[in-house]
Amino acid sequence: MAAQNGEAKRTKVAMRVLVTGGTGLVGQAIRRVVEEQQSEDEEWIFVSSKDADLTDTTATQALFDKHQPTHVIHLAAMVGGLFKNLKYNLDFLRNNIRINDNVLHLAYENGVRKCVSCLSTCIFPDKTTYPIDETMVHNGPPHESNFGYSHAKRMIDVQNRAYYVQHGCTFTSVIPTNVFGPHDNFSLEDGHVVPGLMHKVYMAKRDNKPLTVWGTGSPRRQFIYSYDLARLMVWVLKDYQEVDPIILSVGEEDEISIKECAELVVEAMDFKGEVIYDTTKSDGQFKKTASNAKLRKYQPDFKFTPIKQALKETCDWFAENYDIARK
Ligand code: NAP
Ligand code: GFB
Repeated sequence: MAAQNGEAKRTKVAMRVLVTGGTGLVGQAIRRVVEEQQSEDEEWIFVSSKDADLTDTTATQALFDKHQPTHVIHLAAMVGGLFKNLKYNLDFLRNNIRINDNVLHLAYENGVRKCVSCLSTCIFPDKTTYPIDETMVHNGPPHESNFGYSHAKRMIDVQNRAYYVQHGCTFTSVIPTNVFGPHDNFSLEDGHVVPGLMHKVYMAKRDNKPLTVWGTGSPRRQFIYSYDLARLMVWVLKDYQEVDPIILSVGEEDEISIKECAELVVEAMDFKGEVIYDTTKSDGQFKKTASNAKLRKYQPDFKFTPIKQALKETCDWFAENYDIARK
């Protein structure tokens, strides 16, 4: 069961899971899955930077001392969409390298039995063949828009292999594609495209203004609902035994253009106004089409939430929680 606000009761359990970055988009979805599954003999602790600034080694050690986790799902990171990455590549690089080194090394020093970290499909080589798969992470430079974040994330895979060969640690990683869902960051400048469009449609309806989509709308993306990613990450924690990463994404056939994504958000929010495209804004990476064949080998029957239902649930959450949503 989930412990409240990160306060762990030191009860004897088979698995005490520390979820770093536990208050964000993915962390909140994992909390929902854990509460639905009601698994006995498990304790889940969801923490944020208020519990410990993970760029600080001493604070990170104190967090591990306090909770003594047996397992870690490591989500904490400096995260953002294309436009935040374009502005802060150095900060993304430094902050995430520091967070990742602290969490992984203290997980090792505190005897954590398994640690699952997060990469991203945006870290793959920009010049590549398609579909991209897990073997291609280090095959060339990433897209220049987010090279800082990408290199920090790629190092997690290198760190995981180093902890395995030197210490036999089962530290692994997942590679999610673009995620969206409740509790996302709806900031227009710093967030990702789906929450950004939802926020813009909300304001366009309120102010009777057109919706402005940034870029040409032609880049292509695969989107995974945070609830689906969370269900898969709990499975990875419990049953996936490889150190090598695994892509967690909808199939190549579910890839859509940004224009189609905007049209789906317009439909989900019943927006009737004008839609315009501001082509002075960057398109970023044209595509990063990833294969989920490895996932399908393990989980042939996994059912993703249909995107229209996932978008509707997210839009409804945003409208109901507008005052408290990150924006
Ligand atoms: P998010 O909503 O921005 O949440 C980030 C979490 O990390 C928050 O709980 C935040 O806590 C915590 N955090 C940030 N800096 C921290 C620090 N210095 N010390 C301690 N905690 C810190 O991010 P998300 O979308 O859930 O992403 C979760 C993971 O998935 C990340 O590793 C990200 O790289 C990966 N991922 C995300 C996407 C996507 O589309 N969203 C795609 C692929 C991979 P505070 O709120 O207190 O700062
Ligand atoms: O989700 P996003 O910001 O990041 O999507 P990426 C950017 C694409 O959506 C570009 C278009 O083609 C934008 O021109 N777009 C249209 C918008 N309207 C908007 C809007 O209102 N907001 C935003 N943000 N974009 C990120 C990486 O790449 O993918 C991160 O930079 C991260 O590191 C994330 O890994 C998953 O998908 O381009």
